[in-house]
Amino acid sequence: MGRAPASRRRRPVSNTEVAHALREMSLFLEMDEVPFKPRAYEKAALAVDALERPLAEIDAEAGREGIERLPGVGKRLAEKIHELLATGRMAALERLRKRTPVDVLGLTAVEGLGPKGVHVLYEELGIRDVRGLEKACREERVRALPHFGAKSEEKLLRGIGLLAGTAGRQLLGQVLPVARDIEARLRGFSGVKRATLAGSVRRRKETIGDLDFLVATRDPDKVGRAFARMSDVEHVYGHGETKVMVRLTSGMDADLRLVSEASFGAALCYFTGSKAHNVALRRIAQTRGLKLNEYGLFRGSRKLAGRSEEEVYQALGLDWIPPELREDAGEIEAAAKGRLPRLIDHGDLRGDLQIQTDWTDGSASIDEMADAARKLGLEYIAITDHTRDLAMARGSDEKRLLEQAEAIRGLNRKLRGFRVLSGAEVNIREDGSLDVADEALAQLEVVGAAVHSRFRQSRTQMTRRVIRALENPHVDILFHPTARSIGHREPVDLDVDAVIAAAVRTGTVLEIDAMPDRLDLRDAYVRKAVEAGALLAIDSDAHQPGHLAYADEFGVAVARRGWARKADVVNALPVTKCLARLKDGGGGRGRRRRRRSRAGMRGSEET
Ligand code: DGT
Ligand code: CA
Ligand code: CA
Ligand code: ZN
Repeated sequence: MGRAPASRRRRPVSNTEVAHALREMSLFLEMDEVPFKPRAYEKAALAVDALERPLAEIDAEAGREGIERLPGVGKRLAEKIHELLATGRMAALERLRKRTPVDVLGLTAVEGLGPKGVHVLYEELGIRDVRGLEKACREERVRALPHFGAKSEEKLLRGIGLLAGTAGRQLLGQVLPVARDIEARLRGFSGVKRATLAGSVRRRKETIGDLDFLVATRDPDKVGRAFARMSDVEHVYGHGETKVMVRLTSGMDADLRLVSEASFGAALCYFTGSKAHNVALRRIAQTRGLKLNEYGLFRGSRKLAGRSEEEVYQALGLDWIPPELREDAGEIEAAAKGRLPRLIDHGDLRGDLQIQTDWTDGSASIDEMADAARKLGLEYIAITDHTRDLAMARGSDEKRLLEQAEAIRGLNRKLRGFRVLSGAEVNIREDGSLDVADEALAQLEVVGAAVHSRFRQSRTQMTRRVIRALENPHVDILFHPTARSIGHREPVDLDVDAVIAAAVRTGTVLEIDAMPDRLDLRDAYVRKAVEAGALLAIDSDAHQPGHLAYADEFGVAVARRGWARKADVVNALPVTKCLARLKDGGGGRGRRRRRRSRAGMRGSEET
């Protein structure tokens, strides 16, 4: 924030960038089997890595001679480094990149792949980057090459898998703030008419491979240069007339596309994807004798649409489709029939039903959380601290839970226009029983139940365990139903369809936990739950005030990706109605079944 002016100045080349350039040189030279030189570049890269002072400073102070004093850096190399520091480019490297346009650093980071292998893969199969390599391995095209076999495909895929776990995709929650910041800066660049996020971030996928930005401008050259010079750009992979590809200091890659205003809508549609959605759109265009690409929708050479997305969809006979739905999962058929759901929207939530405080492992008091929630525009929150079995989180026993409920009643007497609900996040034990007695649960307003231990039970056991908890009439919500932690813990092995059916039968609410590494239920399961007529809650699972915004930011995004409407979400209701729905009977106590017409959604499922 507020960094825009700095981003327009040319930023000094960092030591990391110099080291990367030297390594890249070394790899390209090794690829060409040049003797000795690769080792010299590699050594120089190590020397640069070890430096504490910025090279740019040394260069400004003592020029080439200063650089030459570094261990292992001779005259020729000092020249090259100086050139990079002074101009932001290294001509020799650019020549090599041009001749073999591959991501040699990325590819050689894959276990078991060296520069010579990279060269063969490029020459024979046109593979330029890790994604291309993965695809070729999966399509079994690599095994036909000399010195590669079925075994090496397997090994490379394993190597790529390891990479993906660390340097690969990042959580939407980490990426979105960075992406929004860059989007805002792009809008401030001179010559920019429109600028927006595209790709998987715009679709709000739970993890992001790289960032995509789109700009409408009449001066792509100038805007592209300004983008490449932003302070958080670490490396420029390529800079063409309509496209700039960079790596950010956060480790994420970003692509910028530059188009005219007349093509902005078509380009936005194209670069938002998903690829599958694009392919399906193009097929529709073809059946109408039209051609769709990133420049517009054409009949012959006549352009029918392109300025806005709405115009493009309309010309194809479709309603505009929210980006979160663009996965070719029935949205196009629904749009053709005018039956897209009206999705829940940001700003629709009125309460938050899972919040931890300093009574257990949260960092703020009940008052502080209530205050922060009210500032976000919420009308109520439930305090759901952990219970007994979670010793690490100092889980409450019955006595403490009731003490806390009493404190909450006291607080509510002071609050105007805001309500704090008493509650708990109880543990579902191995056998499906709970770690808090029913008599205590009966006195709480919101009871969430969750699996926090014994994650590796068999599917049969786990499913039975969870369903038994849902059948407890005091349990209102199943918190983070599959207990996954993206990148850390696999979801538990659960028959989610059976759990959804049990939730509908018992009138238990299913949660979308909005913590960026949980997002649980995930999008595909949300869709199943909605189709089955289950009711959802979208909660932050906040452990501090700063987490409260996650519910609206990421939880609502997941709900939208799961085709959920406002009516499917219990905490989009005002507090009294929300409570009435939560306590609407209980398992076996004649709870009214929710049966709503789903004609629109069923229609979309036919194909
Ligand atoms: P990511 O980056 O892996 O999280 O996912 P996306 O969807 O952002 O994918 P990305 O960055 O490769 O491409 C951005 C969009 O550009 C993608 O959603 C659709 C479009 N696109 C890219 N390559 C192709 C292509 O070869 N064919 C088609 N039809 N569309 C493409
Ligand atoms: Ca992307
Ligand atoms: Ca991209
Ligand atoms: Zn939990």
